[in-house]
Amino acid sequence: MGHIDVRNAIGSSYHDAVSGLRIDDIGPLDGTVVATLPRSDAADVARAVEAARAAQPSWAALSLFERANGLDRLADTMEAAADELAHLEALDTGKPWDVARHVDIDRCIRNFRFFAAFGRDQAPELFRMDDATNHVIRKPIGIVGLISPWNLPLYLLTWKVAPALLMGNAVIAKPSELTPLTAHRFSELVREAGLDGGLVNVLHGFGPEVGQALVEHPAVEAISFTGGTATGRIVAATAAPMFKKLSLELGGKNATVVLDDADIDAVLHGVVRSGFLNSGQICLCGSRVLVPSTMMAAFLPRFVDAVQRFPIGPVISEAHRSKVEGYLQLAVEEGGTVLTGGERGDGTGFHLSPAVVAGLSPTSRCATEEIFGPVVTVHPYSTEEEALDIANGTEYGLAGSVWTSDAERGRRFAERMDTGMAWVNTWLHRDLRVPFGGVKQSGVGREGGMWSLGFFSEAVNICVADD
Ligand code: TXE
Repeated sequence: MGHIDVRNAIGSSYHDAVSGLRIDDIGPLDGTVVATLPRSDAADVARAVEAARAAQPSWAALSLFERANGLDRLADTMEAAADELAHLEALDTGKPWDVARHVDIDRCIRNFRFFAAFGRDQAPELFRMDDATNHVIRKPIGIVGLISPWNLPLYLLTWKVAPALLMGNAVIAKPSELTPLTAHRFSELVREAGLDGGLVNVLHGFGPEVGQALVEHPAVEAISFTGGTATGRIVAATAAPMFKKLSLELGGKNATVVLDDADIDAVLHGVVRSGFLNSGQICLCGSRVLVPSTMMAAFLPRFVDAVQRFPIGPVISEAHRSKVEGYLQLAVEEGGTVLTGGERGDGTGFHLSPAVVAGLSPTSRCATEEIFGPVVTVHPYSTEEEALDIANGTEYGLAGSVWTSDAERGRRFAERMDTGMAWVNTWLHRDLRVPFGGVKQSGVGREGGMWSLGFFSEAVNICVADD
């Protein structure tokens, strides 16, 4: 099959990079070139800013209701193209088609439907005083930069685009250079839905080049970034001195805590799925499983067996597979035992079978650094206090899950975890109204529901004295 030639979506047209340079997009399933994409830089950012500047004012002049209708039209267009989007996402990421279709693409459509409805439900924000009324309004920021990673490419990009558009902004998106395909097709769907192309500009290329230039451009007044902590640090260092609004969704090293009253058979699938969905390449994945010492003998063999039977695809790239394999070697050096997995298999592509590591200290590098692949470390604990210390014992604080027969006990434990979010007896169960984000080195800020509307707007108060 011929490969796809991705081009930058700028205003109503598509362009190669000003540099004329291109990058190969390698498919994880078999290591072949599935597409080529522009290697953009600051010159392309300048073009996108002009297109965004031209489109934003008339979009901002529409009412919230009219913009919400635009989001619904886009959702309709995406729904009609859902299978095609799933095919492209599976091709670019290697994930099974049904995961791409029902985890990724369903959520992309839901992102637009949710924010359209949520926008319509917004009541006027009035604060009465005895002699005056405060009118809080939410003005658009103008042009916002959206930078997204390769693990849930369109799912995470649309999570940002929907509220940014609802609040009257124009966006310049920079998807990961490893997964350009669905962002490219999405840019076409935006135009097919009748929205002005200048509202959703999509630039492709390397992060340190076009991504950095996007963060640096003075007309881009807010940046919503999702990616690794190390990159988030660079983005923050660039944006902070320019006083740009910044939302950082970064890495995680999330704990999955099995309490001593859990029914192993009842929780097993949830614990395995949270560790290995998307080949463990979701920042919310539970990569550390904490089990009472008294239950370990009963738990571990059933856990390993269930992991061996959990279907996963390849990891995103040869380089990432080598990184994950490096951590498995380090695990052994740190005194751990690889109970299963870490096998490449005999096929082509960047496959790596799901791995379980036991016997590691909870403070070892493998148990505290983000691996972001199909690797879970298992740790025994004696008391709830010890479990909490282990769970909170990394520099990350994104998410976690607690598995128990007593939901109220689970909720109390979850409250004490130093994370931005936690699940009890479930995982990745998402109400889009709630805040999403991390603490410590997992990020700054929250998105979701009102938090997204707040981030993608400037709240302004008008105090009017009574006549
Ligand atoms: O991240 P990278 P990746 C995290 C996950 C993992 C990482 C994987 O934990 O650590 O993301 O994604 C662009 N200036 N999350 O490897 O390298 C780059 O081109 C501007 C957490 O892609 O950080 C890509 O588009 N941009 C998350 C994007 O940044 C730059 C959920 C991310 O790249 C840049 C998903 C620069 N200097 C993954 N350098 C969560 N918390 O929700 C790179 N980029």
